[in-house]
Amino acid sequence: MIRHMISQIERIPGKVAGSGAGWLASVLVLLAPVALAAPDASGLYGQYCAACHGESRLGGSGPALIPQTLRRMRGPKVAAVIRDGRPATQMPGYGDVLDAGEIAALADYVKTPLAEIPEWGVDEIAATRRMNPDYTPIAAPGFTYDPMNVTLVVETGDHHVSVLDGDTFRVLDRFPTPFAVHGGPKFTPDGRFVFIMSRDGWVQKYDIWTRREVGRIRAGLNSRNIAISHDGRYLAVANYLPMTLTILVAADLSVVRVIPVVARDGTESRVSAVYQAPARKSFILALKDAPEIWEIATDPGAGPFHDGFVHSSEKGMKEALAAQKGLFARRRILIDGPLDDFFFTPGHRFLIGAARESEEGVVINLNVGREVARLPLAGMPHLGSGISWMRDGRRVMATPHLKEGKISVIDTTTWQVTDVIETAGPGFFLRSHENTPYFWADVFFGPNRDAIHVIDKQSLEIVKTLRPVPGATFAHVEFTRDGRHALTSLWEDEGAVIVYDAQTLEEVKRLPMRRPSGKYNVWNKITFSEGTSH
Ligand code: DHE
Repeated sequence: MIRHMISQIERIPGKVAGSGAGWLASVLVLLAPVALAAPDASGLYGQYCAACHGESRLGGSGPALIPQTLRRMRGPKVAAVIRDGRPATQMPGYGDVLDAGEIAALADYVKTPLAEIPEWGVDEIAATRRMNPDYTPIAAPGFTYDPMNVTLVVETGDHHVSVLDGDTFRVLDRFPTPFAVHGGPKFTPDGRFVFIMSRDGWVQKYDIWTRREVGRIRAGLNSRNIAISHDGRYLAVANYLPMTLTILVAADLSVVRVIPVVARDGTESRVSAVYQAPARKSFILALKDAPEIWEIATDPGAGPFHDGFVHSSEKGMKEALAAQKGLFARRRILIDGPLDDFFFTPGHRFLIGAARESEEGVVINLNVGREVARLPLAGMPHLGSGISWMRDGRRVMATPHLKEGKISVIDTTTWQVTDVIETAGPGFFLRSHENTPYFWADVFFGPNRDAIHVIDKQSLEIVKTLRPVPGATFAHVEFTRDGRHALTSLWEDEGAVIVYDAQTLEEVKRLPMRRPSGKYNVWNKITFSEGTSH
């Protein structure tokens, strides 16, 4: 800013630098109060940050900007992110707009504790619960479409979800969602109800059969994702703020309990993500600020401690047996470092995880509760988008990378990275289906973000690169129930869902949508189709 003022003064006619002591003195007088005045950090925050991170700094489409959520960004890292942006997120860099002093002031400002963080326990959450008075849980109407082939499209452009008939691609309904939906909606095992979560912690329940909202509740102030239990009875909401896991009853969205996320050494932690492990009858979550994985039983007689699980040592076994059995009983698995992103093999025996900044992935055997392998996975693997399939009689998994144009293919028997597929740029999402020989991989970042590669699951060759609208972001794929069609997102404000024939790879339909992001087919999700991530 001072640099800018000097250049303005230099342009004043008749004023030439070095034209005398009087001139210099008057410049110093002019500059002195400005140089001493600290930048107005709160004003800058309101101007540049509040739209995404919330006026109160408690998060919106972006995360909460308070010391609790910035804990792992020590030293000058926060200032660097404000200046350069954050790769693989929606955070742009402000280095061209703000000077170093302003950036430093903003960094200090967001690291300052809020005067008050609202209490967000059972009572506060329960008070936000709003059930739709117009909703009546009538029996299934006579369908004119296959309710198992319905696909939901999240339209982040105007915060809606479109409900598509997967056979005709007719829009059956379009309903408003809470602001900034993130992550995959979760379906009840019968495919009738779906739960949708927004970054600011709202969980919305929608009845797909009657096409009505059932209700909503704010389960967290800043949340990561949700998981539904194997029997469809409970929802787990992973929160950044407060540092808790909220458990809701899926039927009526009432709060069962709020579990504080505190590591064994007393460190409070955010939750990186939570997923259901149906074969284990449990939820599995990773702590973002502490080296622990938690497994939480979703069935009183099962979960971490039922007979099928073997512990690596007698001590481990005794500890497990001594732990309280029952619904929501918790097991801690201690690991070497916190995980940001993770994926499972089918059956949830192995967890493959990585930290954002790490060069390595780790493989944890969840049965024995310890690390069994390390994988070279530099370039920020996006394991949450991993998929797995059978290749040459062995199960492999693949993960895109958020910082490098490559996809790593891992043999899940030997735990070796067997192949690295070079792509046109870093990608976000992978998707396939058991009835197709291909998997589809987007290029989300860089000059080729308008491309999706179609890759042969056996040869690992790119068979075609689709680029329907040059320059427009093109990403995320979902299949119809039978795998015959692939739905892709033209991820723009005035975008579209483009439907391809999954065999000929020809476009068959284009449906206008407002910035469509993820798409979710009921059948593929409730059957854990081989080509989906979670
Ligand atoms: Fe996501 C899923 C984390 C940024 C769109 N993203 C997920 C999941 C996690 C995650 C843990 C799995 C949740 C689930 O389905 O239950 N996402 C993160 C991040 O840590 C990251 C990199 C930084 C952040 O801002 O949180 C991030 N994600 C983004 C985006 O910038 C995207 C592209 C746009 C947006 O809407 O925010 C984005 N994420 C998505 C989508 C899914 C998702 C569409 C669901 C994919 C699916 O097919 O299941």
